[in-house]
Amino acid sequence: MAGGEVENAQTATPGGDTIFGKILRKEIPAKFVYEDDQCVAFHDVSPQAPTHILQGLDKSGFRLVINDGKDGAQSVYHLHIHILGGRQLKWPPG
Ligand code: D5M
Repeated sequence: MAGGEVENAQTATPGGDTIFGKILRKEIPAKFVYEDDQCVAFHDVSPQAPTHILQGLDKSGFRLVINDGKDGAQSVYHLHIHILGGRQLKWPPG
C-alpha cells in the first residue's frame, strides 16, 4: 500500500484476498506478537502510536479501532482491530 490510509481507502473494496490473507498464510512477513488457531496479532506496518498492533493490549491504556468503509478510512477488507497505545491519545481522533 503506497499511499496513506485515507488515500488507500478511496479505492479499497470488499471481497477477495487481502494482504492480511497473505500474512495469515505466511506468504509475506509480519511481526507477530501472538498467534493461535483462532486469531493472530501483529504489528502495523505504519504505526500511528508507539504501540500499534492489529490485536493486543497496553497496560497504561489503549484505544480499539475498527475502521469501516471509505469514510471510515478502511484500506484492508479483512476484519481486524487496531490497538493503539503507548502515548496519550487525543480526542476527537479526526
Ligand atoms: O487498516 C489496515 C492497516 O493495515 C493499516 O493501518 C496499515 C496496515 N497494513 C497494511 N499492510 C500491512 C502489512 N503488510 N503488515 C502490517 N500491517 C499492514 P484499515 O483499518 O483497513 O485502514
